[in-house]
Amino acid sequence: MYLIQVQPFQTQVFLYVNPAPTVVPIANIRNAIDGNGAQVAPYATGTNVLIQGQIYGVNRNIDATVANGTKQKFEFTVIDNSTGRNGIVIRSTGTVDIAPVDLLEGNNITVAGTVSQFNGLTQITATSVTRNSTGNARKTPVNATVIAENEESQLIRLTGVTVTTWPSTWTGSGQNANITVGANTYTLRITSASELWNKTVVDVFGSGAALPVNNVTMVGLGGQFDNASPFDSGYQLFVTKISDVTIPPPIIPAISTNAPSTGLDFGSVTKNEVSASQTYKLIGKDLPTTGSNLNVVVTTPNNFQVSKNNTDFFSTISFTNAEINNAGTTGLDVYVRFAPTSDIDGAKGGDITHAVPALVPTLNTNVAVKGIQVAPLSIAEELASQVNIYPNPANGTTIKIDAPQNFSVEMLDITGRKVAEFNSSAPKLSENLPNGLYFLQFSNGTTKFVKRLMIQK
Ligand SMILES: [Ca+2]
Repeated sequence: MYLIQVQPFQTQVFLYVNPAPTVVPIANIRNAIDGNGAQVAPYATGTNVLIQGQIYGVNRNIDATVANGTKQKFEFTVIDNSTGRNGIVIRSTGTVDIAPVDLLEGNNITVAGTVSQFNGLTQITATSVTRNSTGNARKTPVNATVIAENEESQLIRLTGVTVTTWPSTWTGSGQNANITVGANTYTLRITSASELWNKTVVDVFGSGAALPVNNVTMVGLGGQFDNASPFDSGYQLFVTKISDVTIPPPIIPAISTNAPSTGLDFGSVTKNEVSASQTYKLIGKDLPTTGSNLNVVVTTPNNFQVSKNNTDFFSTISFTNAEINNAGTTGLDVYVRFAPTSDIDGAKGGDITHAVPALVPTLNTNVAVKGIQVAPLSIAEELASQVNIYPNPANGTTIKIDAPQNFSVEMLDITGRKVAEFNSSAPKLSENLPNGLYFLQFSNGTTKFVKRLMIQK
């Protein structure tokens, strides 16, 4: 009877001093931070905890002087499935008997230890590490635009990163590069077990890469190294795989037009006559976001010859200095005039295309221009052949027109706008006319014809 009373008592004492340990969600520990960045209750520095999660990245604290497979120090990130700040750093208390092979990314482990922080980096100083499983898949990285407390010990993806510096020496357990994301500059921490260790800029970013390397996408683990309270700066990124550093292919801007698919149809145009101008718009696509519009500056020549099958079939296309919008229907007006100046062998119209190599980026959609050249009026052609303008190109305000009779003359620019009017016996050019091609439309009241005049001052 005496023994029966003692047995339950002994069992009760055993349970009291050795309570079954409970796994704590990592986010609970990481959220226990006060305004100065220090750990507070119920997970203040020194609290014993048990966590379970998956290893991300590499051991950041490998001591190169210690051979693999023997005792090592360790520092790595573990992330669990809790909501919020669900990653934390696990650190050894010193050199312990855990071989690096047991600390591989993808291992699920259980860690017992005490909560602490090191330069603002919340961590668990481990007293034991148990491996539960291996080969677990990595979570999808969280897209981030900054690295701050929420990103600490999280797997994040940063886009639009500029790498401004790169380590020149590779000694110790890690080296730093500088990266900028938006207006913020951070440290890219490359530790000795990272694939980036002892690699050149070209090794990591590709052939031809040079500092600064722009528009880089990086996947890595947020970290912190801030040696002063309130521990709100010094955020870092740890990248461990070269495949986690990518540069998206450049988007090549394009210019399209809203010209009708059937082309610009000028109808019937007599040889040596000039049609009314038609217009279409150039519309930008995938243009640089800076400024949103592509500024098109037209250099010489301001005219583009249009020909059919390389025959001498002259027309002009005019561009104006302007901005091409990134989207929408507003854009740069292009003026097209149709002015055949020679017979086309057997041609009675057809599709005429042009390209615009002077624009950058190149207009990638040819625009069909359709027109029909009709038989010339013999009287007009005969009169036109007797009229000579010189000098042509004109280099000032003075020209002379030799003609068998007096004509009234309307001077049109390439957009069809009348810029002057005079008699052929007393031509005079304004000083304000820019260089380029003009059309002089002659008329004696019954017959009209057109002669071309270049101004080249
Ligand atoms: Ca922190």
